Amino acid sequence: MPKLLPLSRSFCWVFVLFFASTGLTFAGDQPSIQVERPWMRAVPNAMDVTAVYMTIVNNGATSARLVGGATGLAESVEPMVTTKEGQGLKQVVGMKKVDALEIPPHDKLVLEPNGNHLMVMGLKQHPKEGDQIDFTIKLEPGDQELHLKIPVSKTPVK
Ligand SMILES: [Cu+2]
Repeated sequence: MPKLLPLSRSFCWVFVLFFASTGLTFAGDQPSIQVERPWMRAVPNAMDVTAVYMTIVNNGATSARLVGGATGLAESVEPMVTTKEGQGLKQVVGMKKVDALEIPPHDKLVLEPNGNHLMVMGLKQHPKEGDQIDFTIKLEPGDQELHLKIPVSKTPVK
């Protein structure tokens, strides 16, 4: 399989994303990825963490992995899963960093409150509900970056 060219040479990275979905077709046999309903949770100024949610659809025949993200608003972005331990009233809900979240072929990865998410840590700014922010997701294989504009909201984007 030929090595992919650097992003700037192999793709035209102009994405304008609001509430519609956007698509990215990888070269050759790479996965074909679509992002739907991305949003970042609006948080009070006292908090220095938040999370980004979206559905990532893989229309390709091979598996893809979400390995991270980036935004100028924060120091780091990491994929996390929500963990549950114990039963009933004793159940403790937490979260844990993972190296990657899988996006199976012809399937999707759902990032949602109380589930998988992209944790945004070390917030330097606190965008308000209704703002649009620049946000990059990082995918494997091929060290791909997808640049998105995503809305800030207190509640899930429909
Ligand atoms: Cu988290």
